[in-house]
Amino acid sequence: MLSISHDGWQVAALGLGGNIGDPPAAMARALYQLDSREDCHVLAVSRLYATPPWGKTDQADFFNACALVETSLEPEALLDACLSIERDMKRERLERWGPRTIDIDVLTFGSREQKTEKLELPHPRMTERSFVLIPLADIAPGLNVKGKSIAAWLAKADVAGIKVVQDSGDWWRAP
Ligand code: PH2
Ligand code: MG
Ligand code: MG
Repeated sequence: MLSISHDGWQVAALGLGGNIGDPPAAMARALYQLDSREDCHVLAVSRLYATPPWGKTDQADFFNACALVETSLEPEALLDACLSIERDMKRERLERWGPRTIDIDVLTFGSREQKTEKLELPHPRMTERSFVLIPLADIAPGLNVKGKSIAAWLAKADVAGIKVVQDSGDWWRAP
């Protein structure tokens, strides 16, 4: 089972998104860069979705996906790895919830619960966001977050306007 950890390795769920430039290409590159590290293996990637903007609605639709990665890093170091990939892709943080070339969020890390200035786990808004729940349900429907499975959270979510763009989880792999 994907959720079993071994020798200090843990399974983390990541959320990827973007709505400027070529987000699917940026997300694919990000997954490759993570997978090429000794301390991170990409275990599973969801289908790719187009999603209406959440939070700040006067911006372009997003592409979103989720991934499960197995890692020997601590959560903060995994976040740093994700932020450094974002920086390499010249992401500019213009405004909260605003347009972005790529965003990589650490959603869960094993069953870790923490609330530090740097990183809150599980991600505090993941259970309200169908652009997270739908892709995550592709690869981890039984994952327990705040007492409920992803599938159970999704059953209560508003999924209007979300469309499958790539109907397989290998869209990120080179052809
Ligand atoms: N990310 C946000 C704010 N709003 N909306 C969608 N559909 N997808 C996102 O990834 C997204 C968002 C902040 O990270
Ligand atoms: Mg985000
Ligand atoms: Mg982020």
